[in-house]
Amino acid sequence: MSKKLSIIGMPMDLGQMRRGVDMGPSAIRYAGINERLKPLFDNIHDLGDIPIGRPEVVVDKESNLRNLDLVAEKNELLAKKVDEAIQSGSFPLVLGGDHSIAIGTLAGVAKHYKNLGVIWYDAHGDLNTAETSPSGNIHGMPLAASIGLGHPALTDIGGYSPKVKPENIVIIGARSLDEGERALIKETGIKVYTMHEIDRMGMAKVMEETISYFKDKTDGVHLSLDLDGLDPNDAPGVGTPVIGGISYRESHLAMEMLEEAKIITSAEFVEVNPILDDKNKTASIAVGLMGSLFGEKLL
Ligand code: 6HN
Ligand code: MN
Ligand code: MN
Ligand code: MN
Repeated sequence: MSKKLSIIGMPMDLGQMRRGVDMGPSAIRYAGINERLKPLFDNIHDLGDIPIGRPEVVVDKESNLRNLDLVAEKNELLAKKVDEAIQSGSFPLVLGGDHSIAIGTLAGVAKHYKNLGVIWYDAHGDLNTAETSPSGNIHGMPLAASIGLGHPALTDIGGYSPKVKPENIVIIGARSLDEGERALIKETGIKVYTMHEIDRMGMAKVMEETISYFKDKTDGVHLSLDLDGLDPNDAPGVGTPVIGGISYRESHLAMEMLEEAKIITSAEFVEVNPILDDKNKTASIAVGLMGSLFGEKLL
């Protein structure tokens, strides 16, 4: 079977309040994604960007779900594109955009799998709902929405819910969890490797465990990689940086181990904000990590 990649840009910044993350897909393309991935695929199809057309001022009907209607509407478009890419036999790679886009990505992906696994590589849990969110920002809610919790406009994207079972989720890199998120993790049994476990066990062991956790019970695994999972010294171009994160090297190792295990069936790289970045460093790191994820070798 030929190896095909579909790149989908999602220049969404409506899930949070810092401008600039809408330029993430451009920054990642500028960092050379096509040239870098070309040797690793038989065919790369860049499908361009989902039109977002962000209005300057959005009037909110519900204060704790900022831009709800637009976030939902744009995620429907993304879900459809992702679904079509998979139907055409392509690996879907989505470029963010803030993390609210995972709602659309997962809506497009999950209908193709009975038991989708999800790796959530992030400083945050993104498990809030309007009731628990300290900010009202939907980029802090996509994982909750994907297990069926939250506003129906978010949980029902793609016309079905839930997308993922809590026991099929592994969060890696967590170091900033809100109170409601911690309670939900305990209640649902979502597996979490916080920075504590990464420090203690090392990334190699964390990935070995994650891979064997998924091996028998999932028929596909989606990688949702928030660049703020990395340490802000390595990846400064993100809207919600948290000190004490995963290193650049550990992240490469994680991608290389996922590639060796051949378990990843879709991916997204989110929260790249070139306005907050240092000479497009974060977008370049994203592209380098994609290289490792798709089989680039050092030797
Ligand atoms: N992200 N937990 C905070 C909130 O506002 O809900 C931060 C969320 C960050 C979301 O980085 O994708
Ligand atoms: Mn996130
Ligand atoms: Mn995050
Ligand atoms: Mn590498």
